[in-house]
Amino acid sequence: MLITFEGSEGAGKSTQIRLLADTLRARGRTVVLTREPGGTDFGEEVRNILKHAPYGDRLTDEAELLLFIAARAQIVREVIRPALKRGDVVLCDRFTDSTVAYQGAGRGMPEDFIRSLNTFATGGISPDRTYLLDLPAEVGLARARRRAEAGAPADRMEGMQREFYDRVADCYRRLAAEAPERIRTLDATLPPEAVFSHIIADSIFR
Ligand code: T5A
Repeated sequence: MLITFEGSEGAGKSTQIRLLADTLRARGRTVVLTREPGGTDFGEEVRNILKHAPYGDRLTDEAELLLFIAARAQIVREVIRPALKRGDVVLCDRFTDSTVAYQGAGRGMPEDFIRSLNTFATGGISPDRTYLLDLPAEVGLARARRRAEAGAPADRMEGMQREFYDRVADCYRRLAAEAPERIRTLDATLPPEAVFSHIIADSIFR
């Protein structure tokens, strides 16, 4: 089972993934916890370039898109596909929908082309379930800001205008409306335990 978590900055994906991994492990399931971009040695280097490279302000939208896709091609073959073959549960912090939302709606790159690249990178693997943690952009950005004030390094992907994050959030809502059987939308303004109670009540965990 491949389960992905999506949403804007600071929506609480990592928090929910940790809660779900702990609960499934306590039930005896083998859980692989991973993230995009990242999850492999190559992917983590790509992540660092995308978020923290000193030349990040010169990175073109096209190069950025292809870096996300390259990291995905690697994690699918090195981590996700082998884990699914073993019968493990894979929890992935962001996946293909992020590219449609951020590079498609956010950067304005053609969605059909991004979907083709996603299919190429994943080899056709798609999530069995996706939780969309839905949050007004300003709430997520305020959470991210608090983290920066607490000393987290500057993040190129968190430096966009507010309209960018509004387009991302709107795109996620549209994707959820288009694929209601896969994508479950959760109110991420609720406390973490309340959000998690909706996830764990999902019939796929019975
Ligand atoms: N990206 C990624 C693309 O543009 N295209 C792509 O194809 C892909 C794969 C990744 C960046 O890359 C972009 C999107 C991103 O900009 P990242 O660091 O992984 O960078 O960014 P995020 O995924 O946004 O990770 P964050 O850590 O910012 O957010 P999370 O994981 O959603 O949130 P979390 O759990 O770390 O929580 C953030 C803060 O909020 C608190 C937590 O304690 C924490 O302080 N919190 C809550 N507070 C109140 N109520 C709740 N329910 C809370 N849940 C958590």
